[in-house]
Amino acid sequence: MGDYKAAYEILAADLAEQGVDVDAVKEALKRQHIETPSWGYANSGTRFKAFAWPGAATTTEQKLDDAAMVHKMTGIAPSVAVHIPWDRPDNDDYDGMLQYAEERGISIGAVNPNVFQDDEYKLGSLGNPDPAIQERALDHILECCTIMDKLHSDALSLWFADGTNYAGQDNLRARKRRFEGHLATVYDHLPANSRMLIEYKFFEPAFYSTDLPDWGTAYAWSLKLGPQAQVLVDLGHHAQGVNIEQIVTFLLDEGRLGGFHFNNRKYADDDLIVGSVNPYELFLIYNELTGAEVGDDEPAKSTALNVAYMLDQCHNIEGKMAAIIYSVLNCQEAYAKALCVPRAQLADAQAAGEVLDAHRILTDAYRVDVRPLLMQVREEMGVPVDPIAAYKASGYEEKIRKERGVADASGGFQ
Ligand code: PSV
Ligand code: MN
Repeated sequence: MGDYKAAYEILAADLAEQGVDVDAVKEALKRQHIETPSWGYANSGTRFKAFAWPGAATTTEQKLDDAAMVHKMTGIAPSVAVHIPWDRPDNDDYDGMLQYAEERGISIGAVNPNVFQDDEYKLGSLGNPDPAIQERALDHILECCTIMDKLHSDALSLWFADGTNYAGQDNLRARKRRFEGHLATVYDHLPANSRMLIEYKFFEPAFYSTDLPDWGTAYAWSLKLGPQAQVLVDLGHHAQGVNIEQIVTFLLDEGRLGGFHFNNRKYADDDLIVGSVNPYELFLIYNELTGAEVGDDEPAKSTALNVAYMLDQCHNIEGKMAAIIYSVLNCQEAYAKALCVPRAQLADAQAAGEVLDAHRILTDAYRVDVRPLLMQVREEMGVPVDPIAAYKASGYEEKIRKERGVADASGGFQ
């Protein structure tokens, strides 16, 4: 890592000269919050094979231990999203689960119901043609609303595998109405001061139609439901070439951007490490968020300040812990670059119609090597300046390998 202090001083002076408030940048970076997913700590795989990773978590306690370690290394990952029933505690002891997390300095974030894994859901959950199965899915989601209360969670994160594989298989309009009716019931059961995050995905596991395929559907439903319903953007859930940052900025401006599932993909919903394939796209997304955050436009500003940033990734061939730490750091780096955009200069170039000047101002910020700044921020936060190296030196990995051994990977995320 070398001596980052000298590099930091040069960078800070350079940024200040461009009108960037370096103290404000550092404060924003210290407030950053990336939620990690409990399922990211467990073994996972593709439809072809799940390779077991020695030390991978199998119990919720182990996942919470791992999440706490990621937070200890980074300082910006203080919450963990849970998936029910994967994380259902023995005897439904949610108080014990909450206490376990709190003792380790982390909190429980979004609660994710699972209405896609049981045999009954072959033809869907809330969209299933059988009313009894719709009811079963609804009951589970309503139970998750009560679990949110117990875990002090303020977000119900909804993703549905519902859809059809063949034209004519089901009545698409009827499926839409089933969803709308049931989501309204869920909305009525949301705990006070919480929100429902509606995640869309254009295909998979259904290959002909998906009941909640795009942000337009999620947005339309959030409007019908009410202000506690917002859209969740998973970076892997769009067709190739879609301009995600434009979706982000539209939803921000309408006050309906609720959260992210960060990951990266090359082809479909690959769930690779965020920023590993296209860090520029990640920067452009953060640029829209940061622009709203530091600006004065409402509701974009308060919406941006309330976005739930979550990872949703699968580490199939690499160790999980260092990969999750690296993912958090990639989000930190993208945010730092976005905070370095000289917004007044950019606005002037845009207003003057100076196409290339505006583009260069933005891309110059992307090219800033913010690593010395991040090291300085980490030092000020009292976390390791190089979190990956610190993790490797910590002995944590050897410890979990020894204690946990090699878990059966055949159970997928569980
Ligand atoms: C499946 O595509 C998925 O990755 C969705 O993105 C959900 O958010 C996640 O699983 C957890 O249910
Ligand atoms: Mn997701």
